[in-house]
Amino acid sequence: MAQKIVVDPVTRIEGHLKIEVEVDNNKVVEAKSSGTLFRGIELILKGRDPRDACHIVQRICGVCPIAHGTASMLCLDDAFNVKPPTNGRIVRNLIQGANYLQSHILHFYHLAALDYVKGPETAPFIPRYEGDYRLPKDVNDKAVEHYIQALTVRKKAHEMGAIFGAKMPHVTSFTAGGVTEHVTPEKITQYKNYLQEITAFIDNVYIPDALAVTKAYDDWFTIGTGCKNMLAYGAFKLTDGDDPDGQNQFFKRGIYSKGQYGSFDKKKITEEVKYSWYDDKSTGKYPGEGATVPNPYKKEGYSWLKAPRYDGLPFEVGPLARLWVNKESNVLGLGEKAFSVHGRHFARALETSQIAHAMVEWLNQLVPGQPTYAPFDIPKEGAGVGLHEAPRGALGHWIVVKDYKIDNYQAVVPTTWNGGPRDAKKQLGPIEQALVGAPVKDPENPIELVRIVRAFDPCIACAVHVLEIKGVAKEPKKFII
Ligand code: NFE
Ligand code: MG
Repeated sequence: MAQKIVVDPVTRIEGHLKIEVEVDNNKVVEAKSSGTLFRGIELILKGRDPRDACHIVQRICGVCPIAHGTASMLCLDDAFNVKPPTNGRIVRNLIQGANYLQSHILHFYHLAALDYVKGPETAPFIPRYEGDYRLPKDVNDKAVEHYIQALTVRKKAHEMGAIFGAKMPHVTSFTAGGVTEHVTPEKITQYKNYLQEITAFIDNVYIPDALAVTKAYDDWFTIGTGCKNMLAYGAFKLTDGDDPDGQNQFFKRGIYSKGQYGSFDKKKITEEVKYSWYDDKSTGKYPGEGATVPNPYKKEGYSWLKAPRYDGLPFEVGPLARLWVNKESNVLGLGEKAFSVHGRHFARALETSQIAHAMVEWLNQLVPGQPTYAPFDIPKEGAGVGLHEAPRGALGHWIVVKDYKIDNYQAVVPTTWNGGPRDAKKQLGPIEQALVGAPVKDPENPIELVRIVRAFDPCIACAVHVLEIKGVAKEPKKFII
């Protein structure tokens, strides 16, 4: 008989996620991914000065505020019809780059590694699920040392970002039309020094550790396959001016679906809410025309996440999707094995190094003393879209301006794509699909479930946590690390 396992909350992720599965004969046969945190920030934005959007949205999250700020700036650039000068474009890339390095190192060492590395019998290494920890002792001991070292590296990545962001993690230099922080030779040198040190850690510590883990646990290249549909909006603009197809970016825009690469059309993005705690009237809409109308009493609802779809299908987003869409996963020699728990870890590690090396080139393109932002007027009426890549994947912001105020603001975030629930056609979200079919050797220690979920690096970001007894899980809680 099938046995139900509820992991609530899944810890060592960002935000509040519940995973509920049914296991039959040590195999997951049914899976539900449920975001138990309500993100009300879209509603907070209504009626405000549009210029404030790129600052307010950074409060969505403490891990990816730069991505929200950047998506919002792109959205405002579009609505105000303004283009940043070269320095502004590059400084935005450098602030976002610093956040990527910090975020990926955080994910590998402080969130995911403890699924594979056995630390000393003390916090933060216990409590933990028991399981098949199998790293050779010397590799394991080194990884524990690196866990501590990575804390300092992350601090330095924040300091590096603050050189142009003015502060981190929620920067104040963001504006429509560019950034307000000026470029000086001193700032470039300072940034370069930080970058050299962080890049050395990535290449000499993070990459070898990621390789050692994936080698020792190589069966995880076949577990957690997911939906195999990959979507990336692209990020890190390499040219000034218009780029409607998103091809002049370090990570290009594109999709891969049903085994084929395809071109991208933003109008094919919709958000479904059939199984989400939102009013059904807003279901299936393009986000530019979408709405966020909470309804915690909805009977079929099981998540605060909506279910984004592209052309009616669920899509995975994140480092693996970025590399796959940019046709780089085959370079790893993984082929189809890339669609796996370790394919995701591997892709994340690889792109961290790629970005760090590209950042030096961008830094060298800055011209001290040149402008960093362009002037703009707020239109009485207007609309804008900002398509970007947060560390965790495709991030879109949509704004509608009326009477110089924000009339509607919608954000569709990476974890909504990856961690969202079923849609009206009962198509499971990517994390749910990755869970179905997975082995669970010991239901008391379902380490396989959290390994799968954490490989996606989910974030059920910060907003009001609705503790409403009628709307949120009544199951007994099972606290785990
Ligand atoms: Ni709160 Fe985020 C990233 C965004 S994930 S961490 O990266 O956008 O949904
Ligand atoms: Mg939203």
